[in-house]
Amino acid sequence: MLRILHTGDIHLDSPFSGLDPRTAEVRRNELRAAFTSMMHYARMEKADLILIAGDLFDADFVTRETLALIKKEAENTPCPIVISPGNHDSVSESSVWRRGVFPENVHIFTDETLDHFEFEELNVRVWGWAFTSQKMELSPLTGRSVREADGDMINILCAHGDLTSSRSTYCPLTVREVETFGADYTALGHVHNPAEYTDRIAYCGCLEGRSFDETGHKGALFVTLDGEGITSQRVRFSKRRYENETLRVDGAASNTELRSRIAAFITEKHYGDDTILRLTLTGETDPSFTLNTSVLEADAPRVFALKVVDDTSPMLDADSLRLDPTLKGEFFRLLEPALTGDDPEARAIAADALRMGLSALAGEAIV
Ligand SMILES: [Mn+2]
Repeated sequence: MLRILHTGDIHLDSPFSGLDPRTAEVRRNELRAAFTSMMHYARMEKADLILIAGDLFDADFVTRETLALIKKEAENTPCPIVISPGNHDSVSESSVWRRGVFPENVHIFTDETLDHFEFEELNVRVWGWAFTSQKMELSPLTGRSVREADGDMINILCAHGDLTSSRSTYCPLTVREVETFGADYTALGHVHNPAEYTDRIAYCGCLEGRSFDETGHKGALFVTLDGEGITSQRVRFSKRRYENETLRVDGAASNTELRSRIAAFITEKHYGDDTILRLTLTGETDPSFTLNTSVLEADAPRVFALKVVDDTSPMLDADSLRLDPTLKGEFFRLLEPALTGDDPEARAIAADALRMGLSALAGEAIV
């Protein structure tokens, strides 16, 4: 029986640029903590092999703190750790992979061509390659097979590559060529939302989501291979999750009112401190007030962080404005295509312009 922890796309030292600087720093620490939890889990579950299928680091530059953490975790782990560098942490002369800083149980692919490491004590051969720049146009798997190698070993492929498009510049792969290659298990990295292509070909997904395109909790795969077949289990290690929601706020007349509507929504949906929520507000609001997203985002109730997207429009009597023969009607008719167009940004600008214009024409102060 062979027990494998399959991880990748960890992106340590990621800037988390979508968050404010203080929260981003918290997230960088949480990402390191998720990595530590995962390594602890691998030891507790007595993994025979740890596979890191690329993008362990977010960029060439790795902080001293992160490097020390990786070294410590690897030293404390009795099993081999195989790393296939990806497009974010590709191998170059100056990269961390060339510095000889990792303990002996860490095995790193350093070339764009197919290579392998053999672990006789496990009767396992791990195949893979490395990105040596941010792009890789050709698949190193083309025309290759595990049968090239002698011996009756378990064959594992661990690599960073893209099964989603044949025109990808991130090492395009096809399920057919992966199957033809013939590994007993293929541990892939690159696609951040976890995906199983077959029971023997899978993306582990990222360890922690880093954007609103990577929703839900994330983690790694724990795979067991034995004479009877293969079983895979997804294990959550993420501390936070990204989620997207839409809330209609028709008739809202103040930011205070909006705050309580948002709070009620978050409560109803049971979002808690593990959630980074992007909430898109829609509907028609009272034209007399200006929706202030930063006021709504500050000290958001219950959730870890809140991002508010304003997609509302002012509630207006469009029919009578459209027929209004005065300057007011003319102004409205000028803005109407943008107010009702497909571009949310243009709609928001037009809505602001209309609100300010109508206030000015009514002789009111513009706020
Ligand atoms: Mn990645």
